[in-house]
Amino acid sequence: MIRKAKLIPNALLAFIVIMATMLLLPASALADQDTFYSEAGLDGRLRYDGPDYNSDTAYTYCAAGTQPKPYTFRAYFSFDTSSLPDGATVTAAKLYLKTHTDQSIDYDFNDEVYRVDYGSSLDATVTEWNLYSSGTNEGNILSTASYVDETYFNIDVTAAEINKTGRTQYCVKSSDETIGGSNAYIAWYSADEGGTSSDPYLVVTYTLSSAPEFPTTFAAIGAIGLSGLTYFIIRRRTSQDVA
Ligand SMILES: [Ca+2]
Ligand SMILES: [Ca+2]
Repeated sequence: MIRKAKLIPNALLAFIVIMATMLLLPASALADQDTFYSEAGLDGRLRYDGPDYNSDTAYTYCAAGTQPKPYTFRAYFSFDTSSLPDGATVTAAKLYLKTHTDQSIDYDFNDEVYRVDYGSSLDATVTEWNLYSSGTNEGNILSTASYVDETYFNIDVTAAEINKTGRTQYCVKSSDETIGGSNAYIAWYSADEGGTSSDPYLVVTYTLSSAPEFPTTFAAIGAIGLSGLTYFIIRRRTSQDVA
């Protein structure tokens, strides 16, 4: 009878100890990684025709570089990254673009990547043509001297620039748009090429805190009463828990 009288206080004590332990546990991070393919309806190219601009988002290729003057191409890519958890901390991101053809035989230049925002349409305006100038320069994804056909090139892009609530977009342009004597551009695949074997894509690595978050973590705790004893089932949060 004495032993039975102790059961409930012991169970309560266990509960208190477990709760206190969870509160004292240091926050740890769960790593996760998502891949986003470029949006076919939004990726494409702008072409400067001097003095006009035109937009093509249905073409299979996104060109960056120059043709005989005044024609110049800039390529645009769009990734809907809004499904990333709002609470995620993006730790790394890498942009992958696949080459199609090299139209730079007589010239060498770099194709530069800029983080830009052109919204829900790629518009043939001087504003969207020049977005790169106020965007984040992510560096060179390709030097034409080391060009290879039908090959994915990649570049580390700024993790803090990944948009967790909307689109993450990029502009690719030639480092030398003054050439213009003959063709001097790279044709990159767009998402309009069938399937995903050549599509542009963005790989985002992020962490989610697994620290106990009361009261939400409390909701994940189930209690089962059994013969006067109480067992607590406790699990850590996983990456699947956070919407
Ligand atoms: Ca497209
Ligand atoms: Ca736009």
